[in-house]
Parts: sequence; structure tokens; C-alpha cells
Amino acid sequence: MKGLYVIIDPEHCAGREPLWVAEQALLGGCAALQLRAKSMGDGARLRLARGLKQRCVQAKVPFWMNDRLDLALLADADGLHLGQDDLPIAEVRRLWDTRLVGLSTHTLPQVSTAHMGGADVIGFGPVFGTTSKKNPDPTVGLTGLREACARVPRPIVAIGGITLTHAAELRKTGASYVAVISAVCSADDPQAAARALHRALTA
Ligand code: 3NM
Repeated sequence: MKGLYVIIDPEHCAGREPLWVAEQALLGGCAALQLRAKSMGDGARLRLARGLKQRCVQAKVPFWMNDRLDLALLADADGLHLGQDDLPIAEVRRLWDTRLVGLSTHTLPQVSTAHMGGADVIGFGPVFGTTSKKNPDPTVGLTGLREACARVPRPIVAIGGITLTHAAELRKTGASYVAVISAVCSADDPQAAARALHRALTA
């Protein structure tokens, strides 16, 4: 287990600056950080992405951009994370060369397709019920997650409704990362929340 993957979503930062929340998460500790800002304007999103990339470089943590190849390139992201309805990986590769590509999946067949399509990292969920995503797919549960991890020789990112209480069970599933939005972004103390989660996953 490589540990905690923090997704910074400005809509779930409890009115606080997303950059500050990200700094706190990096101070607490995490293995990866992603910007997911679906309703933010492009200019503001790019500025935020560049700020996050800079903080991630200092912290030696890879910075991922969600959805948008253009913003990922402009912000010099380390990884681009795609959804099922985003650009196909083969097209992304024409502009994104060998940098990391992640793909969200919600069923076991999608996990296999993501692997065959060349995803470097595969998101799988929602593991538990979540209110952070609009129209989430049906939950896959810990059993589904274990099957996904056994199915492909690729790092799996478990996501959806995950809190500190799940850390011990998640460590036994074979997942490489555990991604959270609300458990860090909405926490009273995002630094303490990230520290506790990352430690519980990797200790
Ligand atoms: N993707 P939280 S679930 C962004 O199933 C996202 O692919 C999901 O937020 C998927 O940690 C999800 O607050 C929301 O539940 C994760």
C-alpha cells in the first residue's frame, strides 16, 4: 500500500481556500494529490493547478489533474486522471507521451478494459456510499474491490465514502492507494485528517 491519495475539490473545502487545504494535506502526508474542480472557470482552475503543482514539487508528491488534458499540460501535471466519458487513453497518449494516466472504473469489466487500454493507475468505486460525486455508480463494496485488485496487475485506487474507520480493512484488499475528498477536504483539521489516514494505511 502506497497510501493516501488526496483529491482537492473546492466544492468540499468547507469555504476554505483549496490551496490552504492542499498545503495542510501535504503537511499531514499523502502519496498523491489531485485537483478536481468541475465547476471552476478555466482561468481560475489553471491558476489553482499551478499553485498545487508547485506545493507538490516541494513536498515531492505527484500532482494529478482531473479530466482536462489541456490544463494538465499547461500546469505541468505529473498525471492526468480520466473518467469513462472523457477522452480515450489512446488519443490522450498522442499529446501526453509517457506521463501517468489514470482511469475511473465502476465495474469489473471496466477494470479489465482500463488495463488493456493502457491505464497506469485504475480508480475503482464507489467502495462505499458517497455524497461528494453527482450521480455515483452503485457501490462495489470491499468484496468488489478485492476482485478488482486481483483481476489486473495495475495499481488500483479505492475511492468513495472512505473514512479513517475503513483503513484497516482497505489495507487487506490489495489496493495501492486510497482516494478521499471529504475525509480530508471537509475535515475540521485537514492536516490531522491526512496524517491519521496516511499513517493508518501505510504503518
Ligand atoms: N469518484 P468522498 S466516488 C470523485 O466512484 C469520486 O469513481 C468516485 O469522495 C468513483 O471521499 C468519488 O468524499 C467521490 O466520498 C469521493
